[in-house]
Amino acid sequence: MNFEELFSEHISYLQNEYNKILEKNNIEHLIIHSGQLKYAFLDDLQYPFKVNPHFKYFVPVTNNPNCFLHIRKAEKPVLYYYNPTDFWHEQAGDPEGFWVNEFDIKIITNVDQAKEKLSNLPHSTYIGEHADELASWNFTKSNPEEFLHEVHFMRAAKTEYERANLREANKVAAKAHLAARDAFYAGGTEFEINHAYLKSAGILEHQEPYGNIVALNEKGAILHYTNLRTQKFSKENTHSFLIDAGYDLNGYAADITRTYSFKNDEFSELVRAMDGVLLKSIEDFKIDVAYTESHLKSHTYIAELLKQFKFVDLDPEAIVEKKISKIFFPHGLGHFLGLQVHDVGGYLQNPLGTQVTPPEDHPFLRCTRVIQKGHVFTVEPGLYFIDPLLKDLKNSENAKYINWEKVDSFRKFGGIRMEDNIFMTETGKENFTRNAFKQLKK
Ligand SMILES: [Mn+2]
Repeated sequence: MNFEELFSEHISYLQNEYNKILEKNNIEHLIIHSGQLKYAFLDDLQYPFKVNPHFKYFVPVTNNPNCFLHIRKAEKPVLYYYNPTDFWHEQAGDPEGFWVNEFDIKIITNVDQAKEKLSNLPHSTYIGEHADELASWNFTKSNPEEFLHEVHFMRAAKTEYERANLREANKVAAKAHLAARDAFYAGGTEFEINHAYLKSAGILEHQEPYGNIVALNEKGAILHYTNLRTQKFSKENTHSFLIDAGYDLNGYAADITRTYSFKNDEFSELVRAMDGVLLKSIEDFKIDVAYTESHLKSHTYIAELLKQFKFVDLDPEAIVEKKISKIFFPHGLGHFLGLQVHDVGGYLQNPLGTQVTPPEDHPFLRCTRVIQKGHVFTVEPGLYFIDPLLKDLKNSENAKYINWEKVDSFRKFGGIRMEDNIFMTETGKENFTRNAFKQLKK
């Protein structure tokens, strides 16, 4: 099937599901806003536009503010598409591409033209960020929770069209990852490595689904490090490279992390071992099993490495039980992935909005959901040498179990994270990321 056919199927599915949701919530007119441009305080400079994810669930246009999608039960959705006369700025242009046939498109050159059609409608619901600015449109409701829960719950299971986007986004990102890796081994700075990534992916920085993390040496220990140093390291002082970078295709995000050792040393063995932890963790995911279970299991794998590489002198069970593994692996195993990098619905247990928060000891876990077929999520175990956390450890009664000399000698490497994007099929899994890298090696 080509993209046009996949998209047509996607929209049919959404219309069917939304019909039920509209019915249930007594919504006659659903109005989804793409968004508005935001400006810096007392300035005419705009922030990069980030489209409403509810809008791009239907319309794969991510760069056009002031659009409105009007959805009614069993009717072809109407898209008010913004295309003003403006000689100052480049506009999104005429609507074109694989998606246009699914909508009744009406071009507007100013927002008032949409207001004329969409204000004062009975049983109307507005979904978007600007309910206050649009108060005079008199929507019955804005962003009602019961509607959001329904959609956020269903969004976890991806249609074939969505999977195709995520699969293709992984291919572009994997290729760019290899370009970044080559730039690292060629002695590039963080700034230069990032450029190699962007050049390969063919994107500008604001088109990334999230700020690239490009970390050399000890900066790998900063989980969300986005500073890009221009500092050049000698070969002697180049140790490691952690890159967490994705790609956005039609509003769907790839989210991939890899770590490399500059030399053939014990750190490179640890990187390989962490790749093994990632693969084992992926294996743990099963239909009808909560994400939380795989997260908890991954702590045992990390603990095994902490013992095997002689960082901690305890059995793996004791390392987990004494909460030492959390010092080295302080974040969650992963999260849902889709229209948002940390996609919604990770804690929802049903469309009514029942939430399960993560276990008390694991507050940063972003997904507690029972995994079902169609779900797409990341798996990203990590092992880091984080100064402030190690300081706490040193001041705790667990300090005596730690081989500090060994730990200290690894601080210069920062840390390791390996991250793949996984789709649960009926019978198993598709690893978008591994498959993408494998294809490139052929
Ligand atoms: Mn991630």
